[in-house]
Amino acid sequence: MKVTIMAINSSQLNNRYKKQGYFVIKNYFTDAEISSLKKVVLKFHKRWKQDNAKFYQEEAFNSSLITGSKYLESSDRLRLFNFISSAKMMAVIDSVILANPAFMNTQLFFNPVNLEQKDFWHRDCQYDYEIEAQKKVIQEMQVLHLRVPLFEELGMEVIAGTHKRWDNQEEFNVRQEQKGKVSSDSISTGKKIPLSAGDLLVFSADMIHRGLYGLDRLAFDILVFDSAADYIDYVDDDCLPKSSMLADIDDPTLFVNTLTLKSTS
Ligand SMILES: O=C(O)CCC(=O)C(=O)O
Repeated sequence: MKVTIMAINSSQLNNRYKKQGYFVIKNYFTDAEISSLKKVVLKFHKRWKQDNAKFYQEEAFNSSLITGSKYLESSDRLRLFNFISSAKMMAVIDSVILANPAFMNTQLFFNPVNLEQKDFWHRDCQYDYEIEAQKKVIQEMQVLHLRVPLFEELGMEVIAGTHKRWDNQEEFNVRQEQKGKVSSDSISTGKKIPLSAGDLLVFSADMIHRGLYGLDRLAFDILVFDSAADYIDYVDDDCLPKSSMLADIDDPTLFVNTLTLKSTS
């Protein structure tokens, strides 16, 4: 069945992503969609916090593998899989990754309990690569974050265009904590993107960005990648649907693409 998606213009989104490394679609999800997602995510979050009490109290600001089998039953996992690969979500994913997008993981971002922790600028690739390699990585295919805020939040701060360009001196000193700077310092090129429940923010994991702590933030992030890029080793088997679940996912292509890469890697 072909589903018509409200007023999104794929080529415009593609252009915005290519140029800036991010875009926002305000009020993309209905209250019913968010409230159904919230029920499942809050169940995960409660169980995760109980199980990770010390980590949560001392340093955590996110969890991952929300679709995994550790904290949620199959029926709830299926609701998440169907949300992630819904026609609405796929229309956006397909507008940025034109061929064979693949599911990587999910993350849940919340406020750290430890008030000493400050929101910090980074590129995701800096945790895996040295400086010279980061310069190359940002010219290649990048992981896409699709952020679905469940409550009103201060949102994200991003530096437009840095998914493709290297840091200027100010950005570099802050992100890498050089010349007396720390990664929570402000950067003059930063653009703050406040978000409300129902909005969708899409951004490149490798652009310079930071989550802004505050309000009651709880953001469900979906990570996807281009099948042509070399990211399959980052995928944990347990966050994927079992083959017996695929028939209950309306459009399982996003997961099938990952499972296919897994089976051939
Ligand atoms: O929201 C946050 O705390 C950070 C988000 C982030 O860095 C990311 O999604 O890669």
